[in-house]
Amino acid sequence: MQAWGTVVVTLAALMVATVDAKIYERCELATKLEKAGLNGYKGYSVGDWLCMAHYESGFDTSFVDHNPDGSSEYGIFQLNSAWWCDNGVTPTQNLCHMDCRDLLNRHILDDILCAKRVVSSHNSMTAWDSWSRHCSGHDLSEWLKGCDVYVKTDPKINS
Ligand SMILES: [Ca+2]
Repeated sequence: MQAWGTVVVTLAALMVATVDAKIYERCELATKLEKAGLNGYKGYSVGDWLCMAHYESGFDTSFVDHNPDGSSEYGIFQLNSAWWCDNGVTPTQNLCHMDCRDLLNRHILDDILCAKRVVSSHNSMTAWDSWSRHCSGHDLSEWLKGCDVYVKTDPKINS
């Protein structure tokens, strides 16, 4: 009986630790990004964000990557623990004033606000290597295909 109790408690703990993460579906993420005001923010489209997030995390909010310099990157936008958040390990500027763990859950509004800071401080999306490599200068309309997202650059909208 006690062993069974331990199993139940362990399972419950595992669920609490994992249940809050999410792998976003492309169009669902597109809608969230648009609602958070990223379409056109600093001149970038939702397509830029989808492309970047795909190559950074595969839309998986629980994704963590570790860098050779000892810092780590968190969440759907892979924000770095030396600059943007505090993971309790890396010496950090913590410019977004947040715990890195908050970048791993399904609630991405705080992630988006932090990502806006990243873009503002660099005045571009070049902070993300994968954006420079895979997205910059590419036709990104494919990323929004089939999604119900208003595309600002579509000339038909104003005609
Ligand atoms: Ca979050």
